[in-house]
Amino acid sequence: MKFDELDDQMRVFETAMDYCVLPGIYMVARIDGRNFTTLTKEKGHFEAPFDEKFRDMMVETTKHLMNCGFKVIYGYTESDEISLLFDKDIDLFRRKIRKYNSILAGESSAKFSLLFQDIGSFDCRICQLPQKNNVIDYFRWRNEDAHRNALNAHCYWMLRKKEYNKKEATEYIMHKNVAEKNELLFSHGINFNELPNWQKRGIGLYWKEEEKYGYNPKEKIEVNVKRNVINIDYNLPMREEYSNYIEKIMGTK
Ligand SMILES: Nc1nc2c(ncn2[C@@H]2O[C@H](COP(=O)(O)OP(=O)(O)OP(=O)(O)O)[C@@H](O)[C@H]2O)c(=O)[nH]1
Ligand SMILES: [Mg+2]
Repeated sequence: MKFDELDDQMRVFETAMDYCVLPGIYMVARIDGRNFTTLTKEKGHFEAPFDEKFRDMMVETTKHLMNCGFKVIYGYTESDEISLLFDKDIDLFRRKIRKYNSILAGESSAKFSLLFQDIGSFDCRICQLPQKNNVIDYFRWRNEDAHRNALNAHCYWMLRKKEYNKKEATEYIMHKNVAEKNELLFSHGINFNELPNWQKRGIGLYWKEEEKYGYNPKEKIEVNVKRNVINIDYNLPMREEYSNYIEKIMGTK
């Protein structure tokens, strides 16, 4: 068989099940660290429940993903996960899901591993959201998830420091409601409301136009250059205010 014939024949097996996201549907990628419970415990010597070094590596990885050829309009990171909202009209790779999943998992694993100086790998999934409201709800969901995780994680590690073993600490938290968890922390000197917002709400990244003054040596004049830079927000709002925040970033799209 000639090569071209074989090529045509075999390509069918590779691409027949390729799925492309329909035009007009919003795409959000969620990238999540693989086995990071073990990685953060055994390799990085990170502080628990929150470590600024780890946070900074996640922020740098998010920045990298916003700069690696996909038109990302909002990036969000909490714990070991990153969410990316793409421009509604993105047409890269003809919206083939396998391309987004494999490239974004690869890029995030590569960048994180360089920063970490050891292997850290990520998976990726694409959420397909038909309406603007679904996108807003998606980010509200992750924002609430960050809040719940932060409360549980602070309670858990506070109990572990008080000689509870893993099982005892997990069971103790399981049977407490939000008010009781706040109370538990408060009675041990931690005011949950006063903890840094990045721990409770995650971190948002979006593009902002910046004006920079430079000097054009050829024409010997000062010039005003506009460029897009990534703005990092460590102080995200919550609930309705966060919905408005996302809506504003999405603009008229
Ligand atoms: N010490 C420490 N651990 C962190 C920090 N941020 C995230 N983690 C860890 O990252 C884990 C993320 O949770 P998951 O994604 O549910 O767990 P996982 O082990 O990565 O499991 P898979 O995602 O299913 O592979 C948490 O359990 C934490 O242990 C941090 O700032 N400090
Ligand atoms: Mg994970």
